[in-house]
Amino acid sequence: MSDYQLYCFAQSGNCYRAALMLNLIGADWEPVWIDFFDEGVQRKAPYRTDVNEMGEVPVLVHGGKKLTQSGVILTYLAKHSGKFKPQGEDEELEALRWIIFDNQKVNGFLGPYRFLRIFAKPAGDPAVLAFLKGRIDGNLAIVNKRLEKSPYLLGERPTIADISLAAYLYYPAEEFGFDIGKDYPAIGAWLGRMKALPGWKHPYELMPGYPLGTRGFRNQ
Ligand SMILES: N[C@@H](CCC(=O)N[C@@H](CS)C(=O)NCC(=O)O)C(=O)O
Repeated sequence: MSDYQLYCFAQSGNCYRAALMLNLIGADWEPVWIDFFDEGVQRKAPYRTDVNEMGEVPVLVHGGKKLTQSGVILTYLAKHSGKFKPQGEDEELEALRWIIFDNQKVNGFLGPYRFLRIFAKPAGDPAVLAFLKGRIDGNLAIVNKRLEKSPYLLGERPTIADISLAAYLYYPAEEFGFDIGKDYPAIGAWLGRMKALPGWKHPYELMPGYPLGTRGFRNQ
């Protein structure tokens, strides 16, 4: 058995943060596929009792430890590997600040927006989508401005804050209905830098469940 098991599915940007980190640090890990769309395993009682009371993925298992919330998982993996680790209290707090901003304001809006556009049946109400898109644009502009000042969120080197915030943005532009890298050039350049890191892989190549309804992976 691998050192780490990650409960995940290909379409989840929250899971991809953890999967990408595991790959970037060269961890020995394996995915445990969650049939999120068809069965909604995560909403059922056994999952909530045995895996995660919050009814969410990602869940990282490491020996006797079970961790949830991608920000917690990233923090744990950085601490244990020494990689992408914020250095000192100021950087730790700064990384946490961006991780929370991402969870609430970037991925927090982009996730439901993408879900309502391409997965929900029926698709989301246009007024709701328009509201979400307005918030997304405002928040991506904040990230773009930050990245005009330095190559990575905390400065000259990538940390878990970058992995958290970048992950969701690698899903295909057609799933969002707009091209984030083109609309926000400093974000586009940063996504290119992150993508060049050894171990980077696209979410559909790294986690099972692609195409939808299968437990497959996209071929590289
Ligand atoms: N803040 C959490 C969010 C996790 C989350 O919302 N995961 C989604 C999948 S992308 C989920 O499991 N949702 C449960 C549901 O909709 O039933 C994190 O960063 O891990």
